[in-house]
Amino acid sequence: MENLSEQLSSEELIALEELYGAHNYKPLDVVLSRGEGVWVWDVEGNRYLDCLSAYSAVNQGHAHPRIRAALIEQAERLTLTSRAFRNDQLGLFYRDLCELTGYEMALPMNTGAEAVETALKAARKWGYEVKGVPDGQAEIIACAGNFAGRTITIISFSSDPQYRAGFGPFTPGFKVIPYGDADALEAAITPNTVAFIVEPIQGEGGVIVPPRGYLRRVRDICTRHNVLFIADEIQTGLGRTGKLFACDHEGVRPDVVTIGKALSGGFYPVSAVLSSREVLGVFRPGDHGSTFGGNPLAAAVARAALHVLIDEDMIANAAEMGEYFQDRLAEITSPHVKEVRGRGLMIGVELKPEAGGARRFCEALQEQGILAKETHQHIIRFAPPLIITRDEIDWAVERIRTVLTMP
Ligand code: IF1
Repeated sequence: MENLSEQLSSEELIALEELYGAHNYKPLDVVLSRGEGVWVWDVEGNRYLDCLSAYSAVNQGHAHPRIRAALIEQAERLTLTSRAFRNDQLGLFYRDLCELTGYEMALPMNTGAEAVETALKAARKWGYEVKGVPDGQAEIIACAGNFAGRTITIISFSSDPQYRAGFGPFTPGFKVIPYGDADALEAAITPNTVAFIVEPIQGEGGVIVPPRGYLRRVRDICTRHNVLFIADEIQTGLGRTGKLFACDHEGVRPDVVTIGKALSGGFYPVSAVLSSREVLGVFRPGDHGSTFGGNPLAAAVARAALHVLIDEDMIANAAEMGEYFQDRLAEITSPHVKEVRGRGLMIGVELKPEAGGARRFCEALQEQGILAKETHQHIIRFAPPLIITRDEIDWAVERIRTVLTMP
């Protein structure tokens, strides 16, 4: 067996990344080499509690044995056929996904951005063919503070200057309204509006939980105006907030849902769009696709990731441990903390502007053996795998207290 691994130090590996890699990220200088459950280890063997879960792609915990076994077993049989032919895993994946979520149909893709792009294309085509919007006039409404991916169309409705700078010209047909404001949604709708795309909780926007009842009003407004309610659950979905979907907290059922990240438990890029026959039925052979979309390896891994999520009751654990974690964080008396907020294990600790930014706190947390990521300068995100235990939270909170009470 060819030995591809080399025993380089963290420092040497960082130097390689800096030399050869585009600098489109500024990661913490921790070089990880192994993960198991909620723990990851760096090249030197130091252990960290992962409080990011790869932006909620590793909800099931690192290297989950059942998902790994499914990956290996399928990889030994068949990995990719393209959709020019059928494979023996895709139908099973569709069945399991639709039975679990209650949607009639799914369209499989790879990344979250591709699922969002697919949902936008479906909405436009549904608008022309079903709603009767004049061709080329479809309007889609999004919210300020959104994050739905990095493609040119998706950043066309981003409100973040950095995500847009230097990447124009942008895709037309989008309107941006304030998040959490249902009146603004109703006011923005025209006869040509085909969809409203919204995150039930804005992750990158800073773990922004909308006012209670907002999603209910969105559902009502979209129904009355025959506008597709698209929920982007790529980060909030699959148990992260203590429910299967974050929309479940308000008993709301979107017309279209995008999922990704934890759909594979972090083992493989798998995403999908869930909706009705009326909406996904607008796609005809040749309209849309992807080389890897719906491949047998992705399907087998995703099936295992979903079964594990349900069989091991991870969603209920996320609800219980999320409440516990938030309560323990809220008990910390810190001169720097403005607010602790979130749902389930999607938690944000907002710092006061005078605290000097969240990055230095994340670097101090790293020294304490906790990996967390700041968002929008002043917010520390805590999103550990959904399998975290009370003892592990206690272990973390003592160290978080040390950091949040530093000068
Ligand atoms: C980066 C942020 C999180 C997402 C939602 C779609 C996508 C994402 C709600 C696109 C992806 C990732 C992308 C990654 C960092 C991370 C992120 F900081 F960028 F915004 F999680 F908050 N919808 N989010 O959160 O999915 O195409 O990446 O599979 O681009 O830096 P993707």
